[in-house]
Amino acid sequence: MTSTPVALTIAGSEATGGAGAQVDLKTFQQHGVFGCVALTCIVSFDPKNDWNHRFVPVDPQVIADQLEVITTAYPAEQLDVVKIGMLGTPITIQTVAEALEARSFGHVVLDPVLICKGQEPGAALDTDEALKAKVLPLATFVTPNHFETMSLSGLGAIETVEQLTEAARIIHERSGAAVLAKGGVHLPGDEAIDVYVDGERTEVLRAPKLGDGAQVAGAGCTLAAAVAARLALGDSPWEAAQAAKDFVTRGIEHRLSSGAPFDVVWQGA
Ligand code: PXL
Repeated sequence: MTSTPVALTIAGSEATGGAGAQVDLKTFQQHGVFGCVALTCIVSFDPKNDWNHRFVPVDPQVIADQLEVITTAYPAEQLDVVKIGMLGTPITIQTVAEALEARSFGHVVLDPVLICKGQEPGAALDTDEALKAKVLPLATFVTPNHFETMSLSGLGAIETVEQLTEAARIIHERSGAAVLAKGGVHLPGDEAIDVYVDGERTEVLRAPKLGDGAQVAGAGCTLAAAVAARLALGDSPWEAAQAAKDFVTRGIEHRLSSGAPFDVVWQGA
């Protein structure tokens, strides 16, 4: 018998293993956290069409079935941390929101994946609005990237640490969640800057920009999954944010190249 912590990810599959549920499970495992998955969609990039997303949603009843069996197998005392990744459609968002309301989790880590290439713009807009209305209020920890930070805060441009901090504060005030807003490579200078805001502290996290301009996929999924894993291990949200930033920085340093036009994070580093 073991008292290994358990964490759940509600996420999509990205077949090549660079993003989504595959990244979440690898990250959980690397932290010594037992992972389970409720799969929301299947993404297959299309190498014949500029590596755009081919996106297939999982039937809402099948998502509900997965969440039913997971929460029955692991009661609240055992499974207290859920990470939410790509949901992809309004009906999926509705299904997941209902499950989160039916059974409370101590920590709900939301990676607010807003746009998915290959989806109809109209459908994506519905999805963004549903995510903001139904899932964001249930989150205890949110990890928006640069674009998502603009969208969730309503700020039109984020080009400085001060603007990133202001946006993170707005998102914190709207959601009540701890916010780790990621500047990534989008702020000028040679550092990848993230801002952490909760009710008590505002902190700036810095790491050197890595990758020589190469695109690295999966960093957002890895970061949010590492936050979830550290919370499952008993860290405070601020401790989890710092440890997750270190974990993803190491994973980017040891990134993997492939025939795809982007590198991916190596969680095993
Ligand atoms: O990185 C965002 C993301 C999350 N989840 C899945 C994805 C992607 C990006 O491709 O495919 C399943």
